[in-house]
Amino acid sequence: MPEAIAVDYDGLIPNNVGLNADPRLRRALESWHPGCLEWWKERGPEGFQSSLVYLRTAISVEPEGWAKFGYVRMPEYRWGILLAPPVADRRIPFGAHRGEPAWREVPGEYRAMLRRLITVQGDTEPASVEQQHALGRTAPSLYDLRNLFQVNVEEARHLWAMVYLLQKYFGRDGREEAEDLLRRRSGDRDSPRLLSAFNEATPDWLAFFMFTFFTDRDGKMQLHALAQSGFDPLSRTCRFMLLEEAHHMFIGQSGVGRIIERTCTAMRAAGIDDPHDIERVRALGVIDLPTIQKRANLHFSLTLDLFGSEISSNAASAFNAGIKGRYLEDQIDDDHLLVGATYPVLRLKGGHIVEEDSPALSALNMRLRDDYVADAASAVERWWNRTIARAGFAYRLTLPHVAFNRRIGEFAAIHADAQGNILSAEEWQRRRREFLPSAADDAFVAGLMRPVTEPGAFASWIAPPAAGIDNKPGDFEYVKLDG
Ligand code: BYC
Repeated sequence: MPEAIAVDYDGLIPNNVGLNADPRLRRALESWHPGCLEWWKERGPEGFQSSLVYLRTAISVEPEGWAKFGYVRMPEYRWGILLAPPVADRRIPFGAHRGEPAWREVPGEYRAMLRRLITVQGDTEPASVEQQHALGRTAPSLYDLRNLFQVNVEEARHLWAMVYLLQKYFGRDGREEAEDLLRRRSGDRDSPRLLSAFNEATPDWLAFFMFTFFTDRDGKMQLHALAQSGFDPLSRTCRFMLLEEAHHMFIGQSGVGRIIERTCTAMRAAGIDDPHDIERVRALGVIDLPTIQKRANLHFSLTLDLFGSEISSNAASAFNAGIKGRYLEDQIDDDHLLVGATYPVLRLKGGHIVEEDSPALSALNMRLRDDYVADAASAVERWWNRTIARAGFAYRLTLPHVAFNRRIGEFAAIHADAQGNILSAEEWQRRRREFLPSAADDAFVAGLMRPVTEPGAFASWIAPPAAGIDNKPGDFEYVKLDG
């Protein structure tokens, strides 16, 4: 079993991977570090680099007390390499090698597959920081500004986590991949990020909260699937990343929830009963519920594309190899081999969307997507619809059909409305603004984005949070703007 190593917090790179005893790796990481800092200064948060930000930093891998809070200038954040503690006698939990001891080194026959998955995972982390680059300028409060920066520094730590795996286990190829992670840019025409949704813009704070609600939730599902990996260093890395990821989703859930709360309160105060009375609602300086629905439709559908095709031989190979499992694989009651098993998949057949039993091994992307949809749907109820119901409005936010607005997989070739009814190209063009934000909707939201920097104050369109970060009081100065 791999030894648990205490966290070394004294060197340039805090770690619990014994970096001091591995000079070659330490040199590789130390020579990657300046490029990473340069990337951070160029494409990380715009402005605020010299501000003091009240941030959480991971300092231990024990579930209790794994992080400390304190004021930090972001370029001085301690981006550590931390793996969850090893599990005694861990075995490969699924696939053809099920029951064999988990790998501590890369199995030669699966090297390319593993490198690809780690690179894809690594690529999403800096991509999201780049997407959120300009948001600090228009933060609705210091509390939210701090949360944005918390997400950003932790995504950069997740980049470090993947770079560690690439450099430690993949030699020269790994070092080249690590350089490329700093070279690609979100939305760049010549050198874009690898996955579609990570090249989209995050132009305003509603988009940021939707992104952390929907796309970080894909992060949760994918990290869970990789945390099951038979390649133990990947499993341990992902298990620790999941601790941080939970807070990112909280920011999205509660962020949209606070927008909804503010809208409902303002509508009640103005005596507006109809959530569709958009002009009157907007005149109150809050975001109407139908616009929130359209934004949810957009971000949900973009995120579904991140699960790849419903039927995928890549996913089957990764499972069979013991490299990428299912969500909560170790809690599923089956043979964990899936040979001969089937899974119901939504397919496009003769112009109709039908459910069809497919080989379960090929349908693993679909299964993970189903788990994701269930998780997202329950968060929509708990965090959003409860607030609307409590305010007494007969309105529900819903997730659109999985065939809606897709660019990857089974439904990429068709148009469907939010209920999953197939539309002709003309009908889609005519009606798409019923489901997706129009330029006018986006311009309205953009018009609300003005910075609020006084401690304890919030923009007109968002309610204060129920509690402060680290139990701080409402007027706490989460970011000291003057540095
Ligand atoms: N865009 O068999 P297919 C996160 C490619 S988010 C562009 O259908 P597969 C985070 C695919 O790469 C989680 N290309 O799918 C959140 C393949 O190309 P190659 C990120 C796409 O391979 C917020 C080809 O199409 N982690 O952490 O089974 C903030 C055929 O692929 C897309 C992971 O995703 C797309 N949307 O599954 C910060 C985990 N979809 O290889 C961070 C690691 C597919 O034939 N990645 N393609 O050239 C994976 O498990 C898989 O790569 C995917 C795709 C699930 C993404």
